[in-house]
Amino acid sequence: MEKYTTEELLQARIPGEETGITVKRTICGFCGENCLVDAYMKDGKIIKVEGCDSLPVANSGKLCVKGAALKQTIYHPERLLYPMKRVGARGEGRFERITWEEAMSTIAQKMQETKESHGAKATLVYAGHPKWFRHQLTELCNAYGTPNFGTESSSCAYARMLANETVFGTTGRGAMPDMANTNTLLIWGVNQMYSRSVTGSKSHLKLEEKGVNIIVVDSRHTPTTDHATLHLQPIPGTDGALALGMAQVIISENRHDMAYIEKNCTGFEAYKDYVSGFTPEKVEAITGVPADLVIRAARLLTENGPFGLQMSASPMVHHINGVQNVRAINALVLLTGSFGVKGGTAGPGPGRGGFKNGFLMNPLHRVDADQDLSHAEFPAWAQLNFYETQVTRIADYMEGKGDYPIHTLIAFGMNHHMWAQPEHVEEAFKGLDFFVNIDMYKTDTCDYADIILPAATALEREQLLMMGKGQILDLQPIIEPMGEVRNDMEIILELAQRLDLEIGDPVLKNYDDYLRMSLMGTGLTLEELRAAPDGLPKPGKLAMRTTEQILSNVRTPSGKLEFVSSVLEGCDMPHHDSLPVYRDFRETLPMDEYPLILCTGCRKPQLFHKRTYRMPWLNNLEESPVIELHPETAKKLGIADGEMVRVVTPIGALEMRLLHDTSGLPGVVHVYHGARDKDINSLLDEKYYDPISGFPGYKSYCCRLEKLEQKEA
Ligand SMILES: Nc1nc2c(c(=O)[nH]1)N[C@H]1C(S)=C(S)[C@@H](COP(=O)(O)OP(=O)(O)OC[C@H]3O[C@@H](n4cnc5c(=O)[nH]c(N)nc54)[C@H](O)[C@@H]3O)O[C@H]1N2
Ligand SMILES: Nc1nc2c(c(=O)[nH]1)N[C@H]1C(S)=C(S)[C@@H](COP(=O)(O)OP(=O)(O)OC[C@H]3O[C@@H](n4cnc5c(=O)[nH]c(N)nc54)[C@H](O)[C@@H]3O)O[C@H]1N2
Ligand code: SF4
Ligand SMILES: [Mo]
Repeated sequence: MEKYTTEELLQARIPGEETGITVKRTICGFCGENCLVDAYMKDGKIIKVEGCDSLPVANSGKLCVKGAALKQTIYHPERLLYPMKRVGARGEGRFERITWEEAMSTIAQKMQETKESHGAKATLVYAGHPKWFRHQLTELCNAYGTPNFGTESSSCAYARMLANETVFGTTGRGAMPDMANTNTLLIWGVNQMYSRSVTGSKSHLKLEEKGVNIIVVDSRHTPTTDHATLHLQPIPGTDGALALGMAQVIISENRHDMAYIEKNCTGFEAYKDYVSGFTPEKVEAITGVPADLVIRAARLLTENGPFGLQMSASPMVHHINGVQNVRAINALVLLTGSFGVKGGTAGPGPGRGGFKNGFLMNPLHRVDADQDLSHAEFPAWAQLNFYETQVTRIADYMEGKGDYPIHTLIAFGMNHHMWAQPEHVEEAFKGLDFFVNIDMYKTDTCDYADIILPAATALEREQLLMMGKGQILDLQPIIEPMGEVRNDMEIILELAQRLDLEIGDPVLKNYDDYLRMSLMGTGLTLEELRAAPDGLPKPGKLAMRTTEQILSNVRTPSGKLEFVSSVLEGCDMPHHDSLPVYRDFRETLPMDEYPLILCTGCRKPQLFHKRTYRMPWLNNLEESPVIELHPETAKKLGIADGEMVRVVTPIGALEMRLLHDTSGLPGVVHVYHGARDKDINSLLDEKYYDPISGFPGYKSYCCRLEKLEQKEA
């Protein structure tokens, strides 16, 4: 056999004694998918990564493009490596290094002072993207005494969960499609090919191969719609009308499951009366979906039912009528007898495994929750998403425009560009008494903080992973923590100690205590797992749930699946209709002056909110942000492919390149969010949000396009 030189082996990154290259297992912590990674290491540094295929994990040997860029993510020059304190003005970004001792004693002292001068609720605690420590952060808030704990979920997932609770009496996680058994899958506003490109696309293609009927309702053409039996393409934000129209067809063709409805549901007669007005022709006029396709979808949905509903965490609720739209879609599940049954939605089978006090495993009630800043404005949220405050109005709260002002902000991974009108948040930061932000990078949110703390990445801390097939894996850090980074949990635990507070049950003193607590109930110990590099099977089986158990334990106030929501009926607030009433967002907007619909932030495989703009390997793959517009509309406006134009909304204007793109419908402008210097959220109205959930209308606002004078070539 041909012998390779060491240099060649090194170049090809071949592990072995000769090259000194080893392979270590870790998690790509970039998004929530927790893909398992084989990291090729030399001299303590990562030299390349691959998806791990030696263990039964969902990513089975694959990584998405962001995971493939992990090396650049970890060794990025903007990594925050030391605690720092601000020495310039807020927003200027001038900081100097301090010790952890100085940082933590100052933070504890400021939190104590705030509590003494203004009461604990004048401190707002916030978590951005990271989720794994949210339970313990809530415990810290409870021990300290503030109900004002909010997260990025004020714009993601929780509005859908709220909608699910009102209809199914269960959370979003409890209403997943029964993928293994379904014959008909209704995918509404999800594009896993981009948003969960490693795991989601694989499971989708498997279903297609099995011959499952896949109906995709998506305002755009995507790889998911390419692999669908039927694609419906409504105008963004009109989905409620489409769902009501499908219901109208199902009922008028007697395709509904009356026996199931009578046994398990309430409010059917009122719902039936309401949907009767949504004829396919009317629905076509509202949504743009041809009447015959509305009928075809209703038939396909009921021909080989029950159906599994796959519903997105965010785009369906990124509208000012989002909760009611999702409720209208959920009602189809009831109508067809698809909830809690095999092959349907939330089908029978084993419960969900997880670690003790992990994210949303057993959501905590907050102390004095009825005194948090959002409960009066969002009563349904207060009742159903009791574990968090809705912080869509964070800027107002910091400026004292809520019931009382926020003086101190303690944030774990805050990205204020996620909200509409981030400039208002920046102004509000300036009035705070004290602000801490904890992040892996020195972000421009950090620039407004008084103290910034460096967070460890997933590769720099020990962690536990629940693999498929009930195996648990303990992963050790694969690199020495860079600089002086610490993991978020260590920071929470130290804060608790410095404030003389106890958190956890049993009380947690250090990170090992946290890991041990997480394993309680799994039948495994940390020592056993540390000694088993390939993980160990979790002893025992998960409890099985039958259809009867599911349907006799519905947690709505009536104990039944509700077409008419008793929770919303009890909320004395505008638009909190107990029926899934369709209201057209266009009626609230100045469409005469801004005739195009502005839809922002539909996912791209290589981009992730604001974070990826700093990674050249990802950001340089294609120009972003750009205005994507259907050529039909572009031609009407006289705008050529690649021309620079001004996008104008009632809030402001930005100049960007326009690309002709047939993904979306004519009349709809799409722009990706989070760009460093052209943030589309600056053009969205912070007061334009769903009155039930507080979720911003990111995906159905209005704009116009103005041609710019083109420079001579
Ligand atoms: N226009 C528009 N706006 C949107 C959306 C849209 O579609 N369109 N989508 C909305 C949705 S669905 C969401 S979820 C939000 C996302 O908004 P965010 O969750 O705020 O966004 P990210 O950039 O993912 O993460 C925020 C910060 O957390 C840091 N971080 C990541 N991991 C950790 C960690 O383990 N510890 C600590 N301390 N910090 C960490 C990151 O470096 C980053 O700076 O944006 C919302 N905003
Ligand atoms: N690469 C990448 N992956 C991500 C993220 C990321 O930023 N980048 N973010 C993560 C987060 S925070 C989230 S919440 C998830 C979101 O994951 P997905 O729910 O898959 O997110 P989107 O791509 O925003 O939207 C899915 C589809 O909904 C369609 N859509 C938009 N508005 C409407 C509408 O009004 N009606 C209908 N019927 N369809 C509509 C879009 O065209 C899009 O194809 O992705 C997660 N995964
Ligand atoms: S999907 Fe991509 S970004 Fe998310 S964990 Fe997997 S490799 Fe990382
Ligand atoms: Mo999200």
